[in-house]
Amino acid sequence: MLGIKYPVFQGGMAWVADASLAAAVSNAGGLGLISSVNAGTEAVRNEIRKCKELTDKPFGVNIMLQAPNAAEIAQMVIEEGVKILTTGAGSPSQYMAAWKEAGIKVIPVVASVALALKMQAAGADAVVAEGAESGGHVGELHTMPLIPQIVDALDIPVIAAGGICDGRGAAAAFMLGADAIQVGTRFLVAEECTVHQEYKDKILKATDISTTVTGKTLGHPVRSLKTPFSKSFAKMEADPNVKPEEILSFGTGSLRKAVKEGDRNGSYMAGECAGMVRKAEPAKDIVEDLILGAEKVMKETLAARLA
Ligand code: TUI
Repeated sequence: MLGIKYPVFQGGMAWVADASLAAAVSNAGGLGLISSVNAGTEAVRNEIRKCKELTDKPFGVNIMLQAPNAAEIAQMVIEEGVKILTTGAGSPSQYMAAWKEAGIKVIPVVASVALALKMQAAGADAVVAEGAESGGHVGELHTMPLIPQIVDALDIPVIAAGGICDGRGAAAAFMLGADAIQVGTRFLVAEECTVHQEYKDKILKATDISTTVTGKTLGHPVRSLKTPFSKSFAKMEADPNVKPEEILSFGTGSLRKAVKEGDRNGSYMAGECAGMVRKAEPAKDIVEDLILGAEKVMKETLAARLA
């Protein structure tokens, strides 16, 4: 459907997923994605144009629907001839007709069966089903029960996301019925990923219990690394004297600060598998390890368990 060699999507991480990372993943045979969350609509347009120069392989754009410029981005991607879109943090129903008209493959990220069904009815070509192990904005269900329930409910392809970081996770996702996988956290340390070195170091140092979810009281739960920032955020949420608007303004700009400046007061969004990310390497090695690792573990497990 997408013209890619391997069923591996790179997560469209806000502020992180630029032309450099997306082109490297696409050149490796996966699907690179550029995030719409950047320094404005024209900055994203530039990344799309750069990506076209860096790769002749298919790539896409992820549209963060809660961003104030979402409608502008929705139009801009049509102008730039983008062929594949994923969307996150909301329902893209209002844009679907225009995108389909432009011949775009539309792949909403969903976190529940209800939204997945709604997206299929609205004409989605596939969905990314994202479990709460993911970094960034998360839903409630986790990957293990989410994927099979969405696979059973839908007729269109399902891409599994959330907690997938190596060949074992990829194999597990395929066993749950997923047609492809999406990986974010592991690509944070890819050589072609342009995040601040401090962000990469924090991922490389993370353990199994390094992430936490804040923002539930605001209706916008976000998974990130435990840092002084996440602790202050949680404290504000627990304090009945702090207004939601104050917490929101405390969080504003915090992801950009982490990604661009490695600021200690930044928000280091990351998935639960950060503790499994142990080395920086080219995006190509990550894509190949996911696929070859899945193949190896599936073969070996079958042989061992059925012996
Ligand atoms: O969108 C994401 N992950 C994100 S977006 C993001 S940007 C950000 N920047 C600053 C602060 C906070 C966030 C960081 N990470 N993933 C896709 C995703 N979408 N996961 C879950 C959902 C989702 C959840 C509820 C989609 C739809 C939904 O409800 C839709 C509705 O309105 O019915």
